[in-house]
Amino acid sequence: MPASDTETIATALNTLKIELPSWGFADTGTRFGKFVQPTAAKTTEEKFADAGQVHLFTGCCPTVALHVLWDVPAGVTAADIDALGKKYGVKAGAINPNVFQDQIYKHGSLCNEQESVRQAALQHLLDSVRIARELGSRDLSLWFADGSNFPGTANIRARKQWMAEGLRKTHAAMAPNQRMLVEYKPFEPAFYHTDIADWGMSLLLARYAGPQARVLVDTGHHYQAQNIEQIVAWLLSEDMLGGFHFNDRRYADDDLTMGSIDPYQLFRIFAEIRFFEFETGKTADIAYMVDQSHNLKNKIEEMIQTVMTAQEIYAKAAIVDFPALARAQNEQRLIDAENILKDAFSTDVRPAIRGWRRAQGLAEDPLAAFRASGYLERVAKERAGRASAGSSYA
Ligand code: RM4
Ligand code: MN
Ligand code: MN
Repeated sequence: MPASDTETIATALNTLKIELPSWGFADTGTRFGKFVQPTAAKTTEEKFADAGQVHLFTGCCPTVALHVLWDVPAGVTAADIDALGKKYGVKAGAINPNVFQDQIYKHGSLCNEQESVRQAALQHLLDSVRIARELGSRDLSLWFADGSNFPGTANIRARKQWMAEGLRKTHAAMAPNQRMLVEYKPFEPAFYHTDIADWGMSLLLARYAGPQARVLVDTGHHYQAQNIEQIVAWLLSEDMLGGFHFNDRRYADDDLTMGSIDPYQLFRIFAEIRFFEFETGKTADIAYMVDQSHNLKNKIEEMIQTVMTAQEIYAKAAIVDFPALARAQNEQRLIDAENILKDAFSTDVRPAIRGWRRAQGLAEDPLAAFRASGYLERVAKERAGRASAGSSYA
């Protein structure tokens, strides 16, 4: 590999920060049940401890996304969370309100036909804005399970209006340095219509909400065959891409490990971002967050595997020869343009990444180093025999 590529990779990795989901360290399940792991985190403190391990060995995961209901329930204060952050070396990241689990949200939250439920959802969102502000978290990350299951049962236009109003009121409560990220998902848990089903709906709602709102792209929230990198390119060109939830999937919102099924898709997404940065000279202000929860792999090991994959694919995207790509595109040399992407994708960037880790004082192989640390054996003893916590996927 030319020295310039090694340097490009080091510079790219210096800036790549990946946020970990607190819920990725807890036992989660499928619709059919939960297989618990003796080492899975059961408390917010344990989630911080485990996330701290991932950061310790990878050096690039300084923040943890929190789910308000699961991690900051009534009685837990910002000071409590801050103390955990200091103790384990990772800070609170994006704040995720939860307006999908309570019984009152059976027919939706901000889009519920009943005013009292819309009001309760709004109040939770406003509380979440306050919590985010107290924690010094920039991003309020919104995902709504709102939707309906049978044709004719919901007033789709009225619900759109209620969603827009709720987001506008939430946006109005944010401090100037905060952001609102609006996530979309085509189906599940609702199977007829979902109130925010795709990126166009998120984009419109973010624009209604106000200038600090952006779209959040969860890679698992698309129909099969959808061109996600095109969505990324469009949102970048509109300055409306706020963040990612990374995971991989084969069928639906499978929440499998990032890059496990289709690493080339992840590469194409990163390549669009790097191409945008190359052409505009701007740095895309994107929150990279992991949102996955495989319930069979060890959670901490899976997160380390994920981060290593993200770094590897990002490094490949960083060494795309963008000047040559731009020329090939303009001159309509299709094979050359395509091969420029493929060359970067097939380059073995792992030696350069190992070198970067050495320079950072990190172990060359974070997974092996974590395994050798004895952490899992220790927590297996400490955490054995305790009841499973409530956090779960719907
Ligand atoms: C949803 C979505 C949200 C996540 C919940 C738990 O499918 O991806 O981002 O917070 O699951
Ligand atoms: Mn998500
Ligand atoms: Mn999801």
